[in-house]
Amino acid sequence: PGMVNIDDAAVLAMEDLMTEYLPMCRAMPKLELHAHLNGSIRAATLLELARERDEDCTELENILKKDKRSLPETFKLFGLIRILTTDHRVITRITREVIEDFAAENTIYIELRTAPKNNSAVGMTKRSYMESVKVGLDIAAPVSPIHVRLILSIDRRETTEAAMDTVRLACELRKEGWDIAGIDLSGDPAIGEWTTFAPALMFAREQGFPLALHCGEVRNSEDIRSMLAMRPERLGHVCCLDNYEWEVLLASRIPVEVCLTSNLATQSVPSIEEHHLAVLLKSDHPIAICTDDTGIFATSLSRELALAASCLALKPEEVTTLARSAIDFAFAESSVKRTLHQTFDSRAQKLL
Ligand code: 6MZ
Repeated sequence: PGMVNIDDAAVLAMEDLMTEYLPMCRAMPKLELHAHLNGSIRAATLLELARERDEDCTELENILKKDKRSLPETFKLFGLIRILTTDHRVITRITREVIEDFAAENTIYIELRTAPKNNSAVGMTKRSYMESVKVGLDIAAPVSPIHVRLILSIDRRETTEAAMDTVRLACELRKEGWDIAGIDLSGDPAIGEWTTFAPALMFAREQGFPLALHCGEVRNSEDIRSMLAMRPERLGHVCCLDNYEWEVLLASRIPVEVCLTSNLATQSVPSIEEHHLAVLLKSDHPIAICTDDTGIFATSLSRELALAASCLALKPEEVTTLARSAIDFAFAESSVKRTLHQTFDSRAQKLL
């Protein structure tokens, strides 16, 4: 009794180290390049919505309590969230809360991604879904000092035509003056064929949208190799690449969005010590530390940065460099990046 095994001891030591980095990482100006709107919903809001619907929340509470959840469990949770967040008012609310939460932890820039959804039962179209997101952004804006841009996601469950609709919507919204940063491909990696999404992704590229693709959350060589061949502007996760694919990735210099807690929770990577973050950094590969789903994985951008810092035993200046480097990989014009560098430097300066 009272004994901890080696694994637990290693985890506890990492937790201690992480806690030491946390205050600095909270105060650090940060950029979020990979966050899903519905995955970033506050756990409290999710439970409140479930109770409002008179749902039996035990299953939801149990899943939320677990610190590890497999990819299938995670996507089960996304299914539940989808049921609870189908009305426009709720989408507006969660958007406002997500922006407030990121701004409150000194995030200065976010490319928030979400998949526009049709739901005729509640009179929702992909456009009206996005409009309810926009209302949430507009409510949050005056009280949240953060530059917010949107990435529209194609869900792997969608048909080619539905995926094309999302890209067409992105074109329309951009024409109307919305700040659309790019297009993402996400969703359950066990579902969907590359050939279904490729035409919509090519179309998005023709329309001048940068692409961020979820790549290699599970082993699927056809997907992974097709994605690498397409040379998207950024890749997310890249957990399950074979040696050849690693070589191609490293040679490509495509920036990688690293989501540590998500990868560990979903067991896409066996342990933090074995996470490919260290390899990427050693190869001087471009990376950005991101959250993925703060609500689902009970994390925050500060925590992810602290976790990366403790994992790599970074010095304070190196933590600053790591946080700052995300500016280079943002889907933003050089004038925006210049402003971000200025904001970052003036705020990081105060930390010294
Ligand atoms: C793949 C993910 C994801 O779009 O409804 N999503 N897709 N891998 C992940 N890693 C765990 N985390 C989130 O946000 C929720 C949706 O984002 C995708 C899933 O399709 C999820 O349903 P939106 O706002």
